Amino acid sequence: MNPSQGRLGQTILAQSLRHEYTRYNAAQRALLIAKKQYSKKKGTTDEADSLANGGNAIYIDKLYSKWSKDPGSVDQSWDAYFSGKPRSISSARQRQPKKRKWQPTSVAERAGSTAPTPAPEADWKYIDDHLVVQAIIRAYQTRGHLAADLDPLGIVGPTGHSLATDDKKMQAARAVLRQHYSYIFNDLNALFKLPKSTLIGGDEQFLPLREILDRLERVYCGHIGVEYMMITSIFKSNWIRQHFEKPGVINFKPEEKKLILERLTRSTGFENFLAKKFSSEKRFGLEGCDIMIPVMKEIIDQSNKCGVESVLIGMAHRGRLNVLANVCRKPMKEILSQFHGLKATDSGSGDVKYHLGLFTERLNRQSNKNVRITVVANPSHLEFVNPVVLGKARAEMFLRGDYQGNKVLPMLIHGDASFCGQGVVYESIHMSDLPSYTTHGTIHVVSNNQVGFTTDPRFSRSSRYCTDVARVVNAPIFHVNADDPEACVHCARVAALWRAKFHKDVVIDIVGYRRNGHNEADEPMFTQPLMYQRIRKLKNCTVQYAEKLTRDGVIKMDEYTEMVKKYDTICNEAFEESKKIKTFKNSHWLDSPWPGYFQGRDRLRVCPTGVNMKILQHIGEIYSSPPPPEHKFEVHKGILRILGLRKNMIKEKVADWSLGEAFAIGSLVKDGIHVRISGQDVERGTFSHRHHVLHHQTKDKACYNSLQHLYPDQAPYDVCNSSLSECAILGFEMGYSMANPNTLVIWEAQFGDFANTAQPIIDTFLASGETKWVRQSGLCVFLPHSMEGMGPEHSSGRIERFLQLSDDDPDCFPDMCDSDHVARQLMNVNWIVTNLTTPANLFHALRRQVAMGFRKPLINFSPKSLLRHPKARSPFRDFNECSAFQRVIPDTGNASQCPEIVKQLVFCTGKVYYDLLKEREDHQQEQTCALVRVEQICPFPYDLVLEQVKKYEKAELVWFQEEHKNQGAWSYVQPRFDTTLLQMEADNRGITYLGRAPNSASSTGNKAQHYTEYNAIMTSLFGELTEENKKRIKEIKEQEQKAAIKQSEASLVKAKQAKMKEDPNKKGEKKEGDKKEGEKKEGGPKGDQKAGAKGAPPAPAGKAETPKPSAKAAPAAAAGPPSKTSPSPAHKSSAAEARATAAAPSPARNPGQERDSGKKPKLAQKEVVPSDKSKDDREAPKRAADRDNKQGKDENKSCKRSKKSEDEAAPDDPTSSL
Ligand SMILES: Cc1ncc(C[n+]2csc(CCOP(=O)(O)OP(=O)(O)O)c2C)c(N)n1
Repeated sequence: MNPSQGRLGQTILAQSLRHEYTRYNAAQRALLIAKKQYSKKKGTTDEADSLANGGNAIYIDKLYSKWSKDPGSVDQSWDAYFSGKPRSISSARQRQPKKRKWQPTSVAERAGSTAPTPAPEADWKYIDDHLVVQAIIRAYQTRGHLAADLDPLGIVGPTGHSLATDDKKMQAARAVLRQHYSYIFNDLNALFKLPKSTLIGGDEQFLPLREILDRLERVYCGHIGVEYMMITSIFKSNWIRQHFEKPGVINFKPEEKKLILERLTRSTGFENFLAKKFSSEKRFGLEGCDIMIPVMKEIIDQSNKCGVESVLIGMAHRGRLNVLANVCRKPMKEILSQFHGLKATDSGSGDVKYHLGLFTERLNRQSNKNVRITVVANPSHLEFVNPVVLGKARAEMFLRGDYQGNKVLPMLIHGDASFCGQGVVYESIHMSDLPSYTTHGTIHVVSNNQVGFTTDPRFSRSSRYCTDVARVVNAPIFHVNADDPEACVHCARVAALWRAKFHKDVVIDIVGYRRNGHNEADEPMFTQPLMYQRIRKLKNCTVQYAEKLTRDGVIKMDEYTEMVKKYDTICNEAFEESKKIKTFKNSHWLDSPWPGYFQGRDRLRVCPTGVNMKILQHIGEIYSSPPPPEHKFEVHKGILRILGLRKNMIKEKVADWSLGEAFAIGSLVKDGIHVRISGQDVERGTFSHRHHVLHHQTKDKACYNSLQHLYPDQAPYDVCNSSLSECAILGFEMGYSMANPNTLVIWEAQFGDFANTAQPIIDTFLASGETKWVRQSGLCVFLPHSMEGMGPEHSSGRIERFLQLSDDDPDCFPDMCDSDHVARQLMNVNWIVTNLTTPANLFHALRRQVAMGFRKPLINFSPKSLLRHPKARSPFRDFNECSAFQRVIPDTGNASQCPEIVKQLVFCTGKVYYDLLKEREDHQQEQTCALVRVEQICPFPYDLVLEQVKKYEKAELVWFQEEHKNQGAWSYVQPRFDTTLLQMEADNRGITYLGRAPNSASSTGNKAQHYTEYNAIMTSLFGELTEENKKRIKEIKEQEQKAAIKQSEASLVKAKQAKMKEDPNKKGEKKEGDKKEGEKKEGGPKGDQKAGAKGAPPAPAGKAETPKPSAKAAPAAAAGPPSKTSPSPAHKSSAAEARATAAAPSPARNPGQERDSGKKPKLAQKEVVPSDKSKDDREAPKRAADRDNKQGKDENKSCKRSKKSEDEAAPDDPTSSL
């Protein structure tokens, strides 16, 4: 230990001693004051009189009168006291411990003049006794729940049943609770002053020890186990004590008891009725946890009384039908009709009855106020509905302007096994206090039947309670025995009040059992024989409670029998009514109706997405400006540079990715559309391109978002940096998007692959939500995707998975006679999948989300290097009123001028287009190779692809992708190309795949390998570079480098001059750091160049000129097995070999062979147009295409587009809009 550590140790010791001493003094003083007060009152000076003040005076008076009649009838200590014998209250004091005089400790002595004043003479034992009582009280408060009687089956609990797995633990818990008890006390009648940290005394300040222990036992070890001592706020802890410790706090009035019984009767009666009528049907009954219905109703009643107008419920299968019937009051005949096997008359595949959603608004009789109840439809995946409910609740709060959560309440019902087993629970609970995600408190109710399917808790969790996950947010947790209805309803009441008061999460863990198997057809004795022997002997909770109330004289047994009968009649009548229901609509079970949205709307009409130039200028101006001077906002220098670059773009009327996105957001909020973007680091953007939220450089929490200050009456724009969760956050945004159709919600993944961890939300809500529950959502998902050598997980958004989940038919060519076929395609598909290449297309895609007459999720594979790619820019005219979304962007360069000499028509999607563009230029094949971008992959733009195929009638058709063959869009587009080609009867062409060979990883993690693969696939398309081309490229590069150096020198000089102008005193001073910083700046001219160069790998050097591989070369080499790694050109004798390896065909569909055979797929296998179509009909697509072409030309004319450069040019065919 070094000397400084020693000194530190001494200081800490001195401090802690001082602390102890102060506490000791405080205790002494408190006792002294009490003593004086009582002495004054009684006119005596007996020190023990201090006990008899306040409420205890009555108690002592009673004792005194008892003693005066018979001195032996009171405890020895009181006898001694009343007879005036010298005896203290504690029996320990009888032994007359030596009274010690206060001696300052040596530390205090050393402290010299700062030594504390010695305390008055005191009885140490007396103080110790009090401190120990205080410790016992605290032990009950902290650990009492461990010994609580929670289990109706007595398996786990203080009774220590033989089935107990941890009864030893329980005994240990009890010993821990009273660890000080046997050590000190042998007089249970000794009076103690209660500390402020407990309210068990009510109005009494003093209680005999026996009473203290009894009350603690009743409060903490009865049928309720309260876990709350982890809460750090004393105020909140005291609030909990007020609601559990205070004597009489759980007393219910007779009419309240009757109401509980009535509700219980309904709960049990409903399950009994279903069991009788549909004995073989799965219904996931609630039996064993019947009290859940009264609990939920109490929460709603109380919350409604506190001002809640809308309750959103998320729950899984167990008891769901009961909740619909008895909590939401969905007409029972409709619920029962679900058992009759009706077919839905509207669209959608539907879902099982215990997953369906519901929305209802009704009068709450307890509060006499209206309340809306929503049960959100949920998938089988347990607990994944949680974040969806939270997101929907948050959106409702936003829409109501309820920023404290006073009017909207989310309530989540969990199963015990899933609550502790599913990670999404943790992720969701962790959002509870995040500013952009909080729901201002969620009430969680666990229907804890102590088994998950067939698994005991001892095998399904390591934590003591299934609710331990909620401790991370310090939520109070009320464990309660399900067979004590009053205890359960009390917990519900307190939970509702807690949420209303503190707006924090709270958990009720109803410990019950499951009377049947997992479902009604399951045999539980296979796996839980002893448990079920017990269950079978156990009387139903409702009956038990009815008997109790009868015993207590609250009701008569006849009344209860009448109650049961009455409900049975209701069920029977509903059953008869249900038989009359012959039709059923999925839409009757909609959890998120959008009243008014669909009425009078032409769903197939897509409003224009382009906007007026003035709007763009206005948004651009503000977006590129720092906060106004009045904000006195210190902006980072790098940001100022970025703003400067944005300004330049506005001047030049050109937009990069960030600006395109800002135009979309800005113009939407202008139109009153609330926009919310959420995800990890979205404020800045993972790739530092967005910077929507600027941070004051010297002031904490001072931020500025220019897009929130565009128009005085604009809609709010929220940018929400999220927790590091994908699943819960995506689920949350899914829920948010469900609340209102006029909101644009975007979730951005950090990198596309990370959507993997949100897969259940993608599968069960995004991809199939509309089909199952006829519920729409316009949620946009941004998945950064593209191969830039950044490693497997950072390269791919797994396009293939999303496309595989798309439900458009690959064999169905759209009916081109239908003028709405484009909108219809969008309406009929489950989601839209895009891989965009221009900021303008991003702008239109986002705006189209709101312009459509329906809502559809948009999965957009967003770029990384393109964010700063100098060519990935759009001129302002591509955003104006005449512009629209382009599903396909055709080639507009040299190849398009003379299509008949084009040899290769290359279809691609996403960023690889810019790689191809560069390589085509390097290889000087602009005349012979046409590049067509498929921007909207799903629904597949058949019509536009067909147009291109027709246009380049002699060209070989190639699908080129940078992704591996088993990934990317290939397996999705291949059959759709086949279907398209079947439209051209005389055309025998097939489509060839060019790209990387199949692989299990989405990319290599090795940069060198990445470029090798890159070169190989590019060579497979363009052939090797000629010597002449190499020379030319080298020269161009040198020129570019020179120009870049010149430019950076010029800008340095300019900066220096500007600085000198700013501060002439510093003339000649040169800051080295400034220079370096300037060079490093993101997004600067150099940054741009660098970013551009990043996407463009080095040209392969030193290769012999090789003729472009012949079409026949590929299949020959492809005959070998597909290579797992892409070929290294060093090992390849020719480009053809490289191409063949990279393009190794899959055995199922061999594109090489298809092309080699020169045959297109057999028409007979394909469903092209309905077979009864006449020749006229078959020609219709051509007519439609001609018409569209003409219309496009007209539009072109009317817009008077100026001539564009090749890369920036809009397509010559605006029929590609939409
Ligand atoms: C994510 C997920 N995993 C597994 C299942 C299969 N499964 C359905 S119910 C169930 C048991 C759930 O137990 P618990 O949460 O205690 O609810 P209980 O059925 O007992 O009410 C299981 C494992 C599922 N539906 N979802």
